[in-house]
Amino acid sequence: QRRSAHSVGIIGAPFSYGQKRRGVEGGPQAIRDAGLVERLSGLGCKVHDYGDLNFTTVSNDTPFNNIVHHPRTVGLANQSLTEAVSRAVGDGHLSVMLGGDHSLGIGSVHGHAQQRPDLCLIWVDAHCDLNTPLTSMSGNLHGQPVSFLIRELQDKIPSLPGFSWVTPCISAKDLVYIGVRDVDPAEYYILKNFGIRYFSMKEVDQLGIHKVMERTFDHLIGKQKRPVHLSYDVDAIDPSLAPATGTPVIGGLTYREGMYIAEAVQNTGLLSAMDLVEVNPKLATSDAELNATVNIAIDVISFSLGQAREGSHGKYDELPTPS
Ligand code: 4U7
Ligand code: MN
Ligand code: MN
Ligand code: MN
Repeated sequence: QRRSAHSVGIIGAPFSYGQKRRGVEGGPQAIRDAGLVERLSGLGCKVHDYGDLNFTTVSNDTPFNNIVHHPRTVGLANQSLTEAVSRAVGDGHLSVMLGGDHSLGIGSVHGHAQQRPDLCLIWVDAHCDLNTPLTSMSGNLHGQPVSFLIRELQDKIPSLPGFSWVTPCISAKDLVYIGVRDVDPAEYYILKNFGIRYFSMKEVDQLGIHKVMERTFDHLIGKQKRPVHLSYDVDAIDPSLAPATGTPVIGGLTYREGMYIAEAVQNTGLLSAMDLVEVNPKLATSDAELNATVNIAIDVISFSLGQAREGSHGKYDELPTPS
């Protein structure tokens, strides 16, 4: 059943230094231009747009260990995102962060946790984003955000320039992955050795998305209710549907599975903050590809905030009678 309308705080995070393909910083503008605020208002949400954050590119930002790119720039951006998300949630809003690349997950979850230390995390993604700075083969920080957030991993995380402010804020048991299908060896080691719950595309096939969500909520909120953070990478959706993204992986979620996840999260009544990341308008090879990707991003957010395929249960008391 649909809850009373949300008060939503939108935070644009035009940032791309967590990976090497420029263009993903255009995500927030593309998503706004396609009418996000109007869609949410139409659902009855009260929308407060905080606008886009102004990120600084740190000069002489030499790679850590000759591998991890732009550590100071990524660290600083996430520090300011932390403040923004913390303020939005503190103001009483459900925080909606528009990326930008997924390195922004660090600041978004961290800022949310400052207000809601008991939060749990649902990470919808083709990838686990669980590499540590010492296991990453690409050097891209958008493949590492979750490693900074998990308490049990902290003795494996080196001190990275720009990251001294980060403190881990979730336990391995507070996290569930959905949609993964491209997992690096070190990430698989972490999943297994730290007992992290994940539903890869194989489990989505075996169980169906309904059971996947049931088990997700059993695991995270079965014993007691707590705030939910939904971090949604658009590359979780199959690239035939959402092609304008930097690290597409074939064999992803269908449109219906992708929206079912969002509806199910909304139906818990516990969603407190979400991210929609990795929309890269510059990687679309046509207007059709761009529009498809951006419209899916808006649909994910709208379904997370109360749109429902069964209808939105707006006020309608009596059918008109012919006179
Ligand atoms: B995204 C990768 F090696 N694992 O570490 C890495 F396959 O935020 C991909 O989920 C990371 O899009 C993908 O670079 C990051 C790679
Ligand atoms: Mn990701
Ligand atoms: Mn991904
Ligand atoms: Mn990606």
